[in-house]
Amino acid sequence: MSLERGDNMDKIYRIIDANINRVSEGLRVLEDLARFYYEESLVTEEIKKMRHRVRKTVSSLSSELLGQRDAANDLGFDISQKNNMDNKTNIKELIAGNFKRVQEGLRVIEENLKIAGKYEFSKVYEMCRYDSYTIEKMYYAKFNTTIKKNVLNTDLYCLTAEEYSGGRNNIEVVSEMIAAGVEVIQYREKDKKALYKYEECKKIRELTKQAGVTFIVNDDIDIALLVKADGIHIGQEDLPIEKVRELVGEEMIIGLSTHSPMQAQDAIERGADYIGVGPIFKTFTKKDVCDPVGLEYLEYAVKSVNIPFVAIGGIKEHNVAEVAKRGAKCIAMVTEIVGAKDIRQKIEDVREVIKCS
Ligand code: TZP
Ligand code: MG
Repeated sequence: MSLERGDNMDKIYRIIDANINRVSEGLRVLEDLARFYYEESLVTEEIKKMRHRVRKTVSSLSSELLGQRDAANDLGFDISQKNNMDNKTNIKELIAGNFKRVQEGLRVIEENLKIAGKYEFSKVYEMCRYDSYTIEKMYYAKFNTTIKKNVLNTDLYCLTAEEYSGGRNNIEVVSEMIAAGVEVIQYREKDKKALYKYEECKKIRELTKQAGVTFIVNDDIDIALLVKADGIHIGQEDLPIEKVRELVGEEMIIGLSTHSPMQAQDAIERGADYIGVGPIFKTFTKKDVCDPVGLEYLEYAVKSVNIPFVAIGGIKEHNVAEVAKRGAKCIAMVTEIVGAKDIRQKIEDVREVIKCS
């Protein structure tokens, strides 16, 4: 240990002690999310091991560390009480915030242990910090697959179509959908110029983000990326799904429209996160649409498609029961919803039918 005049070892121990607590607490938050929320044993175990290592490494210094603890006079407490910088609104923020807390805390411990003449200990915390980067990656991979697996865990999937929206613009319509509790919304506008689509998607992204609604953009990969949509939806004649994946990365959801069992299997093999199954009935909403595939393909999907899928095409309040009864869990409607006089009421009614089917 080489203290300079004026260096105060007690204060250094106080910093180390505070950061051991900070790191352990951050790890505990992450461990419990992995354990109870994601039920992911490998990640839980790795985090638990690290949490123990963080405490045990300096157990021989416990009296020095505890001796310097003075939480009642910690300036940080007042500062934290007075602002809401540490507020979180969703699980992703909670995870990101706690990994930052852990990594920053580990670095503080590492540096201060050097000053305290505990170089060997300092190296352990450096190793922990590197391990935490790896665990963070594992965590996000798990987080991402869970999101994707659950993307269509909802009864109703709504899409925009301004030309059928009875004079209302897409923002008004989407606001109604959100107010009614819809959990997945796709922006689909075939004839608008890119600039207008981009502006609308930017606004819809804001609204959906605030409400925790999944937002998917049809066709336009560039717009989906620019507004940070949750997903992109493509068709059979759009760019190959592998190439779309290259552009959008692993995190973004890719949905693919399919019209036959062969296309469904192909989509699964090639990495689609979900598929559209349809058109179930005749529809006039989609211009270049193929003939209805009927309920037969839906039945196939219910039995044999092992990724999320959504039934779509010509589905209305009067025939939705038939679709739900065949086993479709998630059902998409365009004109039935956007064209309704009272969108909220329509959504409520349709959901009631699905629920009772
Ligand atoms: N994909 C298959 S059918 C369809 C899409 C986008 C349009 C469905 O519209 P609607 O008004 O629900 O029949
Ligand atoms: Mg397309």
